Amino acid sequence: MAIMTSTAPADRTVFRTCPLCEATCGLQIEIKDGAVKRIRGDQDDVFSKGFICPKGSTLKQLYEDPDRLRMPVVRRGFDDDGAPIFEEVEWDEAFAVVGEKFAAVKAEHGNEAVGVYLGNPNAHNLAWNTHARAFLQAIGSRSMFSASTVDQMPRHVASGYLYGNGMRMPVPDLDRTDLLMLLGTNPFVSNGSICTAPDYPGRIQAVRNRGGKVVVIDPSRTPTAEAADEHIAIRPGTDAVLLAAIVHRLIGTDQVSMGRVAALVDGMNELRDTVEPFSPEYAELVTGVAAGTIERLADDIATAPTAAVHGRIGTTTVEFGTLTTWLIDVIAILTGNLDEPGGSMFPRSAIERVRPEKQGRPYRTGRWQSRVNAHPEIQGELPAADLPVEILEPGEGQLRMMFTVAGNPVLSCPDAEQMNEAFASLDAMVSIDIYLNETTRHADVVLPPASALEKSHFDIAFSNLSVRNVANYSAPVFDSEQPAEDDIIARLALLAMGMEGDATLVHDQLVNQLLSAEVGVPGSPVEGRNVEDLIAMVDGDTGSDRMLDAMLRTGPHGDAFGANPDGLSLQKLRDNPHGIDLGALEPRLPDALQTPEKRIDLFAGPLLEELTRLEARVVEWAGDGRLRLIGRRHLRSNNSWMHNIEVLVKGKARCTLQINPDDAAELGVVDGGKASVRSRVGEVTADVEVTDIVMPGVVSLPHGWGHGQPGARLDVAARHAGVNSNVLTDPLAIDPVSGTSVLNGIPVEVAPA
Ligand SMILES: Nc1nc2c(c(=O)[nH]1)N[C@H]1C(S)=C(S)[C@@H](COP(=O)(O)OP(=O)(O)OC[C@H]3O[C@@H](n4cnc5c(=O)[nH]c(N)nc54)[C@H](O)[C@@H]3O)O[C@H]1N2
Ligand SMILES: Nc1nc2c(c(=O)[nH]1)N[C@H]1C(S)=C(S)[C@@H](COP(=O)(O)OP(=O)(O)OC[C@H]3O[C@@H](n4cnc5c(=O)[nH]c(N)nc54)[C@H](O)[C@@H]3O)O[C@H]1N2
Ligand code: SF4
Ligand SMILES: [Mo]
Repeated sequence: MAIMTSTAPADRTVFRTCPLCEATCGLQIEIKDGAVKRIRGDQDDVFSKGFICPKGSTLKQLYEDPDRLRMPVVRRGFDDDGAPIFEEVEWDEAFAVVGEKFAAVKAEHGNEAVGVYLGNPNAHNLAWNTHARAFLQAIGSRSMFSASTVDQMPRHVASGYLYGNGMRMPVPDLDRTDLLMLLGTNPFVSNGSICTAPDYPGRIQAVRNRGGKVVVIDPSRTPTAEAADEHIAIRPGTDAVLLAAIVHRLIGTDQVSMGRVAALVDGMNELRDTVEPFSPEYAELVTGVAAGTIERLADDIATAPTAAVHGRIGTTTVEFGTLTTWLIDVIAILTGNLDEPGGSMFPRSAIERVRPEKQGRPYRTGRWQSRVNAHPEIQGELPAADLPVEILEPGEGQLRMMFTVAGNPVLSCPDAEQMNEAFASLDAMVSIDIYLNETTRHADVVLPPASALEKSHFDIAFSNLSVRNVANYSAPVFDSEQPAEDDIIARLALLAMGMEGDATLVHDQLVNQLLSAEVGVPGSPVEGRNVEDLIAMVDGDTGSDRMLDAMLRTGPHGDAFGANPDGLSLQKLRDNPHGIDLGALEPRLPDALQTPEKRIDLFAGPLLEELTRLEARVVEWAGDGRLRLIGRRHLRSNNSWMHNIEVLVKGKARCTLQINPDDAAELGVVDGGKASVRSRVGEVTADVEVTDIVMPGVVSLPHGWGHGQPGARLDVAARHAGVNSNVLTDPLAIDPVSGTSVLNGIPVEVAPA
């Protein structure tokens, strides 16, 4: 296994990209006597220009955290209280135990008894992005689950139907738009999502400074809403109705002006007919937003020189998440804002494959189904909400072994209590994680990769979602005794295939596969070249670095292995530690379309039926008088996992139930007191914060808390435990089109406790 040796001086300054969230800020790291002295924003970073948030500087604390695992651990039984007892072992021994467990489960129950859950940090991890395929193919399971189905899957599905590629996602052109309309996203806290934009707050301020307008639609008056020109409070879960009414208004007042994309779009007549019932007056009854306001929003979007509408968690983790996402794009299309500067545009990553004449195929989901709930496969995955029953429900195909990678579903996914029970019941479990958390404490073996400062970095995923095209590589800051994920994944892949050999076998094979494909593709920058020659030129010390080099050099800006000498390569990025700016986003249609005829069918897939289903559901929701639970994030937190860093969790407790003063008075709950919150599936007792930040009828509780469970090794987090909001979320409540959980707008009862 490759352990890097370097002769780096004990005192130095290095630059790297923060891997913690989607903003990809540049960090300037001062090393003194071989330790991190200080982390600041890199003023010279081509994209972030010095901006960081309070989490960025805590890569030091993360690296130094005594609770972070330095060696693999294997479970050796349970203590008298039922808490697991873990023993540190050498890497070879840990892999041997994994091999035994895996072989035993496969022999007894077959491949389909093995499942995988992938957590959010994988998206921020170079090694996972380059090597996931090797691992997943070797495991060969259809039981793939990930945080995508508690997050952004509706965005993939809407893109799949509209553009023929689930990974082709438009982002708001923040830096050039005249009107920015944000729904269900709070970038002043989250720093943005499906919109990679370091210093999002500054970019929002810049929209206003240049005379543009910012509108925030959110049941909560968030810091982003406070900083906007206008905040519109909306009833949770109803954005699809609001957006349909905007479309209704645009069509009804002849304000449709599609511009360049008009020639590509089918389905306008059906659209006109299906939005007919969604008048602004009707939408007012459902959403709580005045009809006049909805009409004005539509008129503003239509008349602004450019407009960008963007929705995130509050629009995707709802029952009509895919429909909502699709309507956002429909509005961009109708107003001539799709694929135009200042509107919603398609980034072009430096590692995108160059495929000029790509033939499209109809987008498909449901190639297989979840066993118990019969939910369709989406993008190769099953809903995370189905995981507990897939493990607990006996029968043919029952999951008996799980791999979890950089995830914490026991805190992050619906029906947390059942999730916890499910993981505890497995025959075998292997986790790749830097901590023993609420989930990995159930594992037989935990394999801890090197920490963020000990591995190289390039944001493969987020360069596809970025408001500017940028390329930035970070070398490891420190050597590590621990392998990075690429080596761990490669070892696991070999184990799963029952093969001998070391990790380089897998690394080499991946590079070989990539380049062999490239030389055979018409229009590729290396079309027709000799593969062996190219492989001999590939640069990089690690498996994932070598993959990155091969991808960069065959990408749209690549050096094509010498054919384009000024182009990108790993070495070129090493030489530019503050990143390389590849410019503002450029129009990409119709080339970027991968639909069969390179057209945009407004009604591909089940979207028409969804609009009809929405009408029926709205009647059921109306007037049930129940409170609706929504979530929220905090700047000093990151889902469930930065809570072991003292500087981030100290101070006022963050895990409070926010409730509007009117509701609090009616229910008799008081600020600083405790309330019980009950849903169909569970109950928690939370600290109450009475505040008019949340609109009447809505309560808010952050996710990712509920620490202090036996066997977890998170000392600091245990002292700031909080309660787990996902005890309340319902595994049966999903957006049926994308399999994504409803995490916002959950009907609950609140009472003094
Ligand atoms: N109610 C409610 N629930 C939600 C949400 C919500 O808004 N409301 N949001 C959802 C969203 S958007 C998401 S993305 C999910 C997140 O859900 P998950 O991805 O399941 O959970 P995380 O909290 O991100 O846990 C990440 C784990 O990765 C580990 N880790 C960190 N860095 C590394 C690394 O470099 N390598 C490895 N191998 N492990 C690492 C951490 O120790 C941690 O245990 O939660 C979802 N859950
Ligand atoms: N500090 C911090 N940053 C993070 C994370 C974190 O945990 N902490 N997590 C990261 C991850 S994995 C992700 S996916 C992103 C998410 O990034 P964002 O989507 O910006 O995340 P949130 O802050 O949860 O914002 C969701 C907003 O939706 C609102 N909302 C709830 N229900 C509805 C609704 O029905 N309609 C509308 N219009 N609004 C609604 C909520 O009040 C909330 O303000 O953040 C990333 N960045
Ligand atoms: S905003 Fe995100 S990328 Fe930037 S420093 Fe904070 S956590 Fe890191
Ligand atoms: Mo997420």
